[in-house]
Amino acid sequence: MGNNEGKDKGRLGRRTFLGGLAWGGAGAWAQTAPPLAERLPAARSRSGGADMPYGQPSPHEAAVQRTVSEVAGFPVWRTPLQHQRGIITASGLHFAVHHNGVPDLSQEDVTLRLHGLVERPLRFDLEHLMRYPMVSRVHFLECAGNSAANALSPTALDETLGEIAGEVSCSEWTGVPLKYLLHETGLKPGARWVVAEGADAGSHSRSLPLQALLQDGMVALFQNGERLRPSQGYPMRLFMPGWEGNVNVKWLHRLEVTDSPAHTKDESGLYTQVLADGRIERFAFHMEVKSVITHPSGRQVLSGPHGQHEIAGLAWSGRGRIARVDVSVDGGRSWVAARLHGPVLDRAFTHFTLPWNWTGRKAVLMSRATDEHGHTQPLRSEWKRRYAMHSFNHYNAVQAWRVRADGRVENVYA
Ligand SMILES: Nc1nc2c(c(=O)[nH]1)N[C@H]1C(S)=C(S)[C@@H](COP(=O)(O)O)O[C@H]1N2
Ligand SMILES: [Mo]
Repeated sequence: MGNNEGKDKGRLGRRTFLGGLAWGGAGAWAQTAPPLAERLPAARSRSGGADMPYGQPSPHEAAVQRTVSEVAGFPVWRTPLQHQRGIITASGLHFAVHHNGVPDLSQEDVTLRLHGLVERPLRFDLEHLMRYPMVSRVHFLECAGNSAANALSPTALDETLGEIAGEVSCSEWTGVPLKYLLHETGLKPGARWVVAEGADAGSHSRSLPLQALLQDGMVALFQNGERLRPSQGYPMRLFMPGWEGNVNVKWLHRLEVTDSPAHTKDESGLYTQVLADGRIERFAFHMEVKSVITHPSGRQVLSGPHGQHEIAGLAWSGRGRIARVDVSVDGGRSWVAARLHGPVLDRAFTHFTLPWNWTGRKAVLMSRATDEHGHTQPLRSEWKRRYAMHSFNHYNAVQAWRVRADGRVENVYA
């Protein structure tokens, strides 16, 4: 991308904010791209590049890995969002939270039982489910506890974006709308809630309001065009777009229609919100509007000494589409609208960018997303005021990165 001159003239209006240089101006790029030699070296090819029946990432990208840590006794695998460009998370990099391990299940091992306040209790096996009409939707999935360390730690931890906020990913999910199955069993009067249960050792289970499930619920069978990965719930999971990760029951094997919520261990313990005045928010299903700058982000080092960079990031909301993302490079004193790249999908990652001329001085980068319903991210101080000291679920405050004069990027509270 050596010489882009003239292509992005529309952004000249932002020149003051961005520090003087027009994006794509030859001067901006001269610092990064070395001049081309007169004679091009012969293309290097090495024989023996092994290919495999199921392709793998380049061995030269081996550093792109999920990171794992133990949270409250169970492992949490986080997506390295700082390596993601575009809105789809590679399936092998999808974050994962298992409270009781990943059960080794074949598709014959699992059937979906639908019972309770229904006219005809039914058992669906995979062979039958595969014959139903399916829909495909691109949606993010985020753990309620994502970014918990930023909510709880008194000082900002010097970690990568993935380590800080990698309990969110975005995939294309394909499966059978739950309404087809519920209409087939028929619903009895008084049916209001559904308790969804997984086939893992701890029988993970959550109660969900029936109306919402009829509208949006899906029995997901495919992820990014292939069958679900074991860690995403193979052979099937419940998927509720925009709702906290925990209700998206993996290894789904039972749906019980009831008149009231069951208050299972999985919805009354870790997954409640404690407000500042001590009251508890039950059933905070929706994930809130949120965004992160992926480039530059925690522990990256800007190639310098200064010059043109592209600030890039991801924004999402559990309530709808992203309407705008504002970016600040001066710690929140001034903001400018970033460019949203299509497709801007409902309850999905949206990719945003903004050209930035780094002067080589200290800077604090922040992004603040607003969704189509007008919900905007709070600052950390605002979020902390709303919730109790020890509250950490649904943390969606603005993420700030300090760029030091030497180009090192670190997590800060601003
Ligand atoms: N059966 C079962 N479903 C589960 C869980 C689990 O431990 N068991 N973890 C939940 C939690 S806390 C989250 S955040 C999401 C994570 O989905 P993923 O692992 O596909 O990213 O799955 C949810 N569904
Ligand atoms: Mo979670």
